Amino acid sequence: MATQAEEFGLYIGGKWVVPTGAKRFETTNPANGETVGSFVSGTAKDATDAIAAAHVAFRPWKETPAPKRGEILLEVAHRMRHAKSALGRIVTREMGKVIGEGLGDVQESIDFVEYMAGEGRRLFGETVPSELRSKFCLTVRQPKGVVACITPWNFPTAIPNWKIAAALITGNTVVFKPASGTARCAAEVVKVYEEAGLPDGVLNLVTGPGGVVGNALIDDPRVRSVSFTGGVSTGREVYVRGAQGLKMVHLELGGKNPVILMEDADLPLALDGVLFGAFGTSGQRCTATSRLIIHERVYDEFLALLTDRLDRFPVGDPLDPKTAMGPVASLDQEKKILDYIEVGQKEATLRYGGHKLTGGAYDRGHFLEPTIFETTHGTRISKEEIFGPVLSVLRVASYEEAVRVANDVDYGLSSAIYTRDVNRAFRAIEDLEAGITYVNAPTIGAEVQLPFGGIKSTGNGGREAGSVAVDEFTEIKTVFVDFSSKLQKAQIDSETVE
Ligand code: UN1
Repeated sequence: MATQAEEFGLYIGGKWVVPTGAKRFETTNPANGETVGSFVSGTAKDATDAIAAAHVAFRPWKETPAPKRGEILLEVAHRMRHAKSALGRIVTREMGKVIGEGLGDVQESIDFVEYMAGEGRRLFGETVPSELRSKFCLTVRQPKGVVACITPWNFPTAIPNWKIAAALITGNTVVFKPASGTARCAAEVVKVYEEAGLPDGVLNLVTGPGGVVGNALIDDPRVRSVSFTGGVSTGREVYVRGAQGLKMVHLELGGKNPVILMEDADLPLALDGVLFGAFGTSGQRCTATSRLIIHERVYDEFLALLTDRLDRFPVGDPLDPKTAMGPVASLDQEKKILDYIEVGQKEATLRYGGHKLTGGAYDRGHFLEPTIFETTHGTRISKEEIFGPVLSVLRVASYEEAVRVANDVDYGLSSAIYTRDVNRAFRAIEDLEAGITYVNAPTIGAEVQLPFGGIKSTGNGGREAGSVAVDEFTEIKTVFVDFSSKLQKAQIDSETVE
């Protein structure tokens, strides 16, 4: 298609700039190959310029009262709400998730920015009694400084906003480096912050390769904290690199999220949940249901229901509201997922799908069939993150076996159990090794007012979203105010010689 792509620059110090001699890259619609935008392939120098702008903007932004910072975030949320349908369409065009989910991505952004705006009137510290008289002890939160937000393509507005809004309300300034595949979404997000009146330099955007821009951000001593969401191998590199500068590195990585289906489950309810969890966003969520662990008593019945529904599960144009599943996000994704399907064909039994869709409009995009493998625990497809519409189904004989299988993977992000037995549900909440457990709901669909994150290889202990989101972006300062007008010594017995 010979359409002229809309061109975007970098956003540095409150200006959209195109550095001289800049190279460009384009993003394309994974449903039909149309160009969605053209972007600057940033260099290490561009990253450094952005850090310098963020560094200059830091002090005045830190000194702006947090409720005032919150007012700007409220304006961002308001503007996003206004632009929701346009932004949602851009998400769908650039990333390929169906329009309902494209709009949901933007709604998640609005929800979180609004939530963080309110945080500007909280940012709680603690007051704690002193062991001495006439002494007052408290903590306050202070921003870290310049922070780097490095984000993936699967939630191209929501995840950037999770990071940016939390970083900004706490008084940090940001250099934002989005996934290249969804650079248009990133630019549109930044435009909203610009139009809402964010001061120059407080938020900066540098598009370009992670190995260049990302590394320059992580290596610069002025960047005090790095927030990264993406794959586990890149996450590990980011962590190691950040460790050289003794930086706080926040990681949100992969998942291999199980749904446990017990023999007493409400099967029609579970059916809707599993379809949404496994094939929503074409399985490209860290929280996607990628393992279905079924009690043997309902195994055959449930699989029959599932495959029957998949016969009526329209895959196609993601802008068409009747479509259940759109394309996968890119050719790279398509290849990676098809490779896993090949692995699955060798080590497991293909029960449904397994092919690239071809013919007609399918030929212009990256469309795959929703795919189900019946497998045993220990196969690669039952343990490795595929990040696509591929569900591994495992048969178990008991709750104990289900939990053992569920927990025996490297990841620990989301998990779910379908059961009508309240005792078993609560037992599962205790037993499942994951940052998130759902009861009678699928593994996806976290809400922004609660913490989000996982254990084991899913991360390094932090959580995003919820009120704890501010922990990632603040330093705690402990304050002792002694109003006794004499030297008081903590820990020293008063009888000892002064
Ligand atoms: C992700 O896939 O990285 O819980 C985030 C969910 C969404 C967020 C997913 N609210 O599925």
